[in-house]
Amino acid sequence: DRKIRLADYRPPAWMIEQVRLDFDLAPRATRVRARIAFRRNSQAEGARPDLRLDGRRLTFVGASIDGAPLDQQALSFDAEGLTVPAAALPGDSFTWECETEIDPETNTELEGLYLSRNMFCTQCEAEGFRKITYYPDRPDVMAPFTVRIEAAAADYPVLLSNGNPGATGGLPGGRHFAEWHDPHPKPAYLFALVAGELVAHEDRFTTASGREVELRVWVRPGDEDKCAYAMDALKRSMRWDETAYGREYDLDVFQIVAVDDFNMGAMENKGLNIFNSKYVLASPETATDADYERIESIVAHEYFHNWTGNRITCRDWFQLCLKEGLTVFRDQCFTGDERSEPVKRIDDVKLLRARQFREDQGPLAHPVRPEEYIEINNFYTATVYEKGAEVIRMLRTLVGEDGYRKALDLYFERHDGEACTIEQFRQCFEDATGRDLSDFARWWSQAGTPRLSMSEDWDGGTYTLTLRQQTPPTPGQDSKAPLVIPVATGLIGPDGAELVPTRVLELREAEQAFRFEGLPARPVASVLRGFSAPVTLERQLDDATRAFLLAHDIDPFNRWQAGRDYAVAIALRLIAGGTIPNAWAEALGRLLADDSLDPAFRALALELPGEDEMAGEVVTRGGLADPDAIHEALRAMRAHLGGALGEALATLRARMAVTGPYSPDAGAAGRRALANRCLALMLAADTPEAHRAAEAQFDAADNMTDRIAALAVLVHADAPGATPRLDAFLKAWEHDPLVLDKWLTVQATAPLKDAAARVEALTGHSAFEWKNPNRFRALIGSFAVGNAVGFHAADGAGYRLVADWLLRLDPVNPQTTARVAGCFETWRRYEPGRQALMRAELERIAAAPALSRNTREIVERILG
Ligand code: BAL
Ligand code: ZN
Repeated sequence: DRKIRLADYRPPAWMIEQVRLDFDLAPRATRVRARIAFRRNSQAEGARPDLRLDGRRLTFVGASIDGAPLDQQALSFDAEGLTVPAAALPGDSFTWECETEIDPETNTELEGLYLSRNMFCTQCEAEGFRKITYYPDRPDVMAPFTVRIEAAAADYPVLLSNGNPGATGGLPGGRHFAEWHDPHPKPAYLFALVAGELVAHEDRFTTASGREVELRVWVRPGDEDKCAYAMDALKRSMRWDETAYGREYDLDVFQIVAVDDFNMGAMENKGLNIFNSKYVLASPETATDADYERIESIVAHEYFHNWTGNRITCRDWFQLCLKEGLTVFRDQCFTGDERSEPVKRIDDVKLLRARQFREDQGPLAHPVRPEEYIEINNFYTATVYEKGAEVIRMLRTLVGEDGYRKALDLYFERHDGEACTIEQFRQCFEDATGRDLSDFARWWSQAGTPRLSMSEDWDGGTYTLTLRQQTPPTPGQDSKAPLVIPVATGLIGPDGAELVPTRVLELREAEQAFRFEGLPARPVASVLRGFSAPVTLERQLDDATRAFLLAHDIDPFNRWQAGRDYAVAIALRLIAGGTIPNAWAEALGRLLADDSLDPAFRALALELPGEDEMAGEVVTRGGLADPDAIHEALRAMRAHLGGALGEALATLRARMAVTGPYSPDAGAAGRRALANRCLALMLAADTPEAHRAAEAQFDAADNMTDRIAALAVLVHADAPGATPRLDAFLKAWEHDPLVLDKWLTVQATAPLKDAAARVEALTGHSAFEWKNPNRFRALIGSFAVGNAVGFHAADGAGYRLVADWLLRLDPVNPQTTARVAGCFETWRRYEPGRQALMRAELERIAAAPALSRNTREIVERILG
């Protein structure tokens, strides 16, 4: 398979002035007629170039140039497209017309045009458009599109595409048509088409300058009552982008369509976002608080792409972080503003460490802007997205809020309508703020998580903090240069009061000392406040100082971090044969009882590190992880807390009870999160009262958050109350696939010795429609990354089960297979027995004869 390299980028030879597409929809044989006005790129010099068009799995029907039919012999076809030789081109501008036939019904890859439960839909990012018609399928070719869709009216009453609506009407033979026009030039990856039996939840929005926009959330009949929250989130997002960035919407309609079979979370197609139904549909009975929050943030994310991604797009796919990192950062800030900023920051850092640090410290590590790839779909990664967002956050920290806004204003003004690079984005920051960011730019090109270590010196009045940075080697990058690291630091006095408020220290060298003079007493430093840079901070602290920071740090992130470090230290001690100090539960007990603290924050502070995270901690300290020892340590810690805090947990849980009708707002969600965290710890102590409490909560719950939380603790404890409730749950929700995903996941993540056998049995259940990506991820994916006990079973049954299913899914849906295969990326972290078992499964997958390019690239990189 061929490697694509950033260094090989060449501007397109031909640009496009106009595109007109005609679709004649039929499940097995859809006809697509494309009429494309090409113009030679004025930047390209020399003799007139050939016309190269991408195309995959298309049946060619015929083509003409300027109305003159082309002899098929004049074209050269290959597996990736066709070439019209320069000699067959009449001049420097011409109109290409081409008719192709495609088969949406057998398109199980879910890229291009496909059918999802009899609904036509598309997914074109990154390179799906080439499965619809021959086209220069690259993001730096942008054009206005006009689309006409024709289909059987009874089966496909709703016909949608990008932009503003045009003519509609009936046709002979029970057919009808609709036209759409998108005046904003866009790359083909933002094209979308939907046709099917859909109903709209409608609303309106008036933009700051008075443009009236019709808003529609399209779903299947029967789901109308589950769209209100997505619509509300959309309107709040539209307002937020006007306020925070001065960006207005730019079409007469904005539409969201919920689709059941979808590889990604959602897609920002211009004016017609297509969403995985999981991230649209919500009702109190079917969705959890976490689902509501994700719906809100994904609706916002896709909407924000209208400016950061669509109006200004990427020159090539190496620049993916230009739109994704920036848009993730924007959606993180939105959620922080709408909910709680500190809680959002802690959640984001947890996710960053769980996914991105894991990736960055393993065989799949790559820079935020990669320099080569085999399959671009494999680069929609935590590094491009989440670390990409951290890079933008650091930029804002370094240039300040005002500088950031000025730089973004300049970016929108200078590059609207263009396909850009990271260098052009960076230039806007340099021009707007006058800062030289050439060293900072290493964050985009250098892979790996920097390690930050510190030493402290106190001479009776001056405190000196010496910071050192070092980034370990990553595949293809042996030596690393120092990065510009903003380290937000405050100093706390011995009485717990803030001595020196937060100051951003700019670490630019491998080692640098920072002095704080004139202090009355030796301070305790609070370093990396707000997690001001995506680094691992290596700091030796005693339990007393951790407890001090947990009690006094005014920075909520570092307060949470102190508790986390405390728990990690105890887990490591237990793994090494030590014991749990009583002071730990006492410190957490004091925090729990502090009603001045947001319940959502307290819920986070009560959560123990995960097993994967602990494996990373063991490896960072030079060891190899033993999943059994890690599991046992964490189990013992939960049981200890449940025992030591038993009364307090029960009382707090009762005090956090939410009364009145369900609302997904952050306040109520935080109370439920804390109450359910208390319940889980109570269960860990395994008392009859705790079991009764969980059973009663399940039986009485009027919302999915409380119901699934109670079910999870019972199922994960293999409690006698679990089976009847699993059965009742199944019976109540048989008809709702998204709820059945929860039923599958709650069982797939139960940390039980025979977990693999249980999951194997569930693969035979009718709820497990394995070709649907949501179902596959709910059972196999969550077992692989959410069940350390089952996945890492010492006999290899967990690894085998996952590998079997990856091999089965690969010919059907390579993209989802490759994504789930990432579960093996940590294989070198484990003790030799597990390493050998995981390696054997990876080699078995790699040996499969017809393995997809997607999965082959991932598995071979993991094997190294
Ligand atoms: N562009 C792919 C989906 C997303 O990141 O919004
Ligand atoms: Zn995105």
